[in-house]
Amino acid sequence: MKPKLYTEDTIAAIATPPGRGAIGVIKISGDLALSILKKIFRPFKPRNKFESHRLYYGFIVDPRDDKVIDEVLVCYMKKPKTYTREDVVEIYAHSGYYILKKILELVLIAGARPAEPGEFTLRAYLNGRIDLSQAEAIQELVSAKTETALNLALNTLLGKLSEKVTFLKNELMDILVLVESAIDFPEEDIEIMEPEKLFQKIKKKILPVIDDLIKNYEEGRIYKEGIRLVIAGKPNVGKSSLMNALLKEERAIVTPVPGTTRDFLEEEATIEGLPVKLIDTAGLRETEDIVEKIGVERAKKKFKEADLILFLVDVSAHPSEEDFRIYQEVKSFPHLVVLNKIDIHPNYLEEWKRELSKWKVEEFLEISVKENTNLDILCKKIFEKITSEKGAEVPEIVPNLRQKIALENAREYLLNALKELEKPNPLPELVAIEVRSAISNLSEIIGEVTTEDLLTQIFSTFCIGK
Ligand SMILES: Nc1nc2c(ncn2[C@@H]2O[C@H](COP(=O)(O)OP(=O)(O)OP(=O)(O)O)[C@@H](O)[C@H]2O)c(=O)[nH]1
Ligand SMILES: [Mg+2]
Repeated sequence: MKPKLYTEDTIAAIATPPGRGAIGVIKISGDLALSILKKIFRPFKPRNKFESHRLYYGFIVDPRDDKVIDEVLVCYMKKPKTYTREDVVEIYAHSGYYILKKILELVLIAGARPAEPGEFTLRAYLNGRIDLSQAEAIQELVSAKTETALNLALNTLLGKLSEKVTFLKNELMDILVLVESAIDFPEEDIEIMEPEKLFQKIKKKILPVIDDLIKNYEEGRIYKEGIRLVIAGKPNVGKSSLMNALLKEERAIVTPVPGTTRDFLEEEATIEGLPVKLIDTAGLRETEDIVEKIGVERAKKKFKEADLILFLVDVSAHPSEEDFRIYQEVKSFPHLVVLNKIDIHPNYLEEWKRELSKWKVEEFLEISVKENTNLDILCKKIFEKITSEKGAEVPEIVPNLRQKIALENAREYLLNALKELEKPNPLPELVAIEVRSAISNLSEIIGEVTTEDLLTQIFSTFCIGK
């Protein structure tokens, strides 16, 4: 039974990003794909038959006035060996906003309707070519910003998460069969269920796999979603300079005037293979300037959302009350103390070290953004700090948040089942309810059990044409 989201009509979309490019691709999927192609494509060598999975050279022609629109290659792919498992046609045109729009218009007039975001992938899922976790992996693959994120997405796309989940589900199905036979034949000895055996199987064989996957989420999340790194400190210590250095571009305005950055700035970067959202903040100080004041408040808010705060001080100046006050704001969050401007002479490095020991700061790093001193060590330290809390090994299979929640739910139900099985006379009915609920949560991960809302939520994050 296909859900309501599945319709039999033929869909079409521009599959390449907007703007000018070498080629632009239009995708059509559904029963009408080939007949639409025949209406608007004039092959270079006249023909009426198109073989599957072959490229043909020719022209897109407006059937209303026979006017040639573009010179193209087209490919007809007969189901089921296609992305959607439906008949698919792809048109490789010259890429320009107007050309592609025009061709799509002809395709729509010829009988297709515009695809919704993610609808091609939705069909691949509804037609059973991929499961839901694999569909989500396609989105993760497209948005991967680092090699690790890419590999993680590929592992899921290739079915490694699905394999684990299917294993768990099958094991639980076996258990359910036993438990249900105990319900169906109550006159037989309760031993038919062998509670002790089931208890051990859930505890030793099933729960550890679930626990591992949940742990992998915690450890691997940073490689997929990235971390938030906030640069904090009083005005003029070099926060924006450091931001630019880590970004390797002149993004933030840098001047010798304290109070240059008046609001926070966010940019994406990669540090030691980790996707990082870098956040440069307004230097914290008491100020009467209303714009800067709001900036300072916003900076403080950013501290709470940070995975790590770089607390920056300027060693070309004496430690000040202001530095100390900001440190008080920062110290309850994960942070790293960074001493900047060690290139300036004379500097107050020794005085700073004494001061920091008074603040009970044990770990700090001396850098010069200007001379690029120790910035490589800083990057390594950032990586270590983040991964020491989450584990440095990249797990092979990292579920996403939705999948992790389903795993946690499954685990809850199995713990309930264990509690029942431990009793002197466990009730098979109760064990069955818990095991069934666990199975249903696992099925949600691969999308055997879903709701329309969930599917809409997942696929609406895809782009049109995917
Ligand atoms: N000598 C030296 N100067 C630096 C270094 N880092 C930054 N500066 C200079 O310090 C001044 C302030 O730098 P910014 O990056 O604007 O400092 P900020 O912390 O962003 O300042 P606000 O935005 O005002 O809070 C600029 O003139 C930078 O060129 C460094 O390592 N050595
Ligand atoms: Mg600044």
